[in-house]
Amino acid sequence: MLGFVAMAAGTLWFYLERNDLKPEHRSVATYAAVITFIAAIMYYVMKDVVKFPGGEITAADVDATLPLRYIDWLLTTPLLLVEFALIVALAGALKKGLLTKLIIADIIMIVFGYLGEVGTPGSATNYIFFIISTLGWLYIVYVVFTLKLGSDAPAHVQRAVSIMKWFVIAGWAIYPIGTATQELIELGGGDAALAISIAAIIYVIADVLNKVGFGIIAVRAAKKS
Ligand code: RET
Repeated sequence: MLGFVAMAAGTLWFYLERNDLKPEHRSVATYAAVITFIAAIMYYVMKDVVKFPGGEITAADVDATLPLRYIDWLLTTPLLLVEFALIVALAGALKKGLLTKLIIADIIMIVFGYLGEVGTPGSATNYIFFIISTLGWLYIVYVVFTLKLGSDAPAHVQRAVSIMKWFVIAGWAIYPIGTATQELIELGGGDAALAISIAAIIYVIADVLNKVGFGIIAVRAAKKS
């Protein structure tokens, strides 16, 4: 429910801000709004899957939100990369092919992450899937980290790009940390309901930061431009 309200509010805000941007910058707010709109829908469905508001939330119910979360990520993470590329382009530093490489690595990261999650916990194939997923993610981190901006880019755009780089480097790292925390608690024989709930809470916080927070930085840079 918290995820739904935050994403719905974000969508409304990005939609309203769109009018304040120059026509050539409006797609920044459009992407931001579409991303939070997708997440709002998925969270709205998730709250029904865990039967909120209601009594006790079970591990099986939280587990059933997994495909919804991955549908969200499969659609929104490439769109977040496009939003990032739009601001990099404002700084005049978008090289040809950069976005395509990032999106391919991103889809590998999400698809193999999902395969790792739905397989047998602790099995060899699962580790291979998680390793492939992690390689995709490390590639994104490497490309974003080493991205250079020309010094003639406006100061507010340079600042926005460097903040957005850190969202992708540190903000996105929260997800594998969440998944690893859950796997480790489960492999250690800990309570499955607790493990999965901790991961779910970590994901909500990360999602609001990486979709709404990231969008605010992008839209503000577009507004100043
Ligand atoms: C998984 C599986 C384990 C290995 C790695 C993962 C990375 C997930 C990431 C997700 C990012 C999601 C975002 C959502 C929208 O706001 C799939 C958990 C590396 C980086 C940014």
